[in-house]
Amino acid sequence: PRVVLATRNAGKIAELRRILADAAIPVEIVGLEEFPEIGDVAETGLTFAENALLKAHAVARQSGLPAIADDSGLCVDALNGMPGIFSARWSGKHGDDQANLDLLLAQVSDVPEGHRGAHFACAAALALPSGEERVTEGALHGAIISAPRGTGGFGYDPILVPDGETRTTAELSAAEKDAISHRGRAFRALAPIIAEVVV
Ligand code: ITT
Repeated sequence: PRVVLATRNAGKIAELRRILADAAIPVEIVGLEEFPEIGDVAETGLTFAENALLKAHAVARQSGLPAIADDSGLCVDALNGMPGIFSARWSGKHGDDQANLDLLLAQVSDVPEGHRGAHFACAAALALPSGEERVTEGALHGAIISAPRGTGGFGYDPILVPDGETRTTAELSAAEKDAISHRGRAFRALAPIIAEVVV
């Protein structure tokens, strides 16, 4: 059976293809490029889970196939959990990872060591054309550093050091990031559900 990966974020696509391949579920993952008629979905939810479900349902309805979506972001303690669900558009320019990271660094510049806790969060949603739905979630806790390091990953990876690590998530190998990441955790939990529900 075929399942549509309902995201246009290149960083996510690379990670999700790896994570789902490792999970070895018996489905074929197809990209949104096979459905050029499907437009962007307004992310009007108030939580990662709501937004992931909005995206998965829209693509399942329009493609007629089961769809999986990822809604994710960086939640910074000193900013009361922001940027959170607004992570992709924090600077006002949707998907401009550099502008978003630069603004966030400026906002935490006077937050002292020891008060820089933050976590990445991910909601993984599966929706069927029938309307059936499932969601799983994952998190990766750490601290924000003041000068970006590393070239791996995407988004805010160069400024988050996971608890128990000295490297940022942009300095980890792909396999190391997948093993502990919010996305790895959420989609490894969703994988057996995909295998069970999609037949
Ligand atoms: P789709 O809706 O098409 O999936 P998007 O980029 O709009 O793409 P989100 O609204 O879920 O997706 O935004 C996620 C943002 O959170 C992303 O742009 C990154 O800035 C950040 N983010 C999510 N996961 C991350 C990770 O693993 N490492 C670094 N930053 C991450």
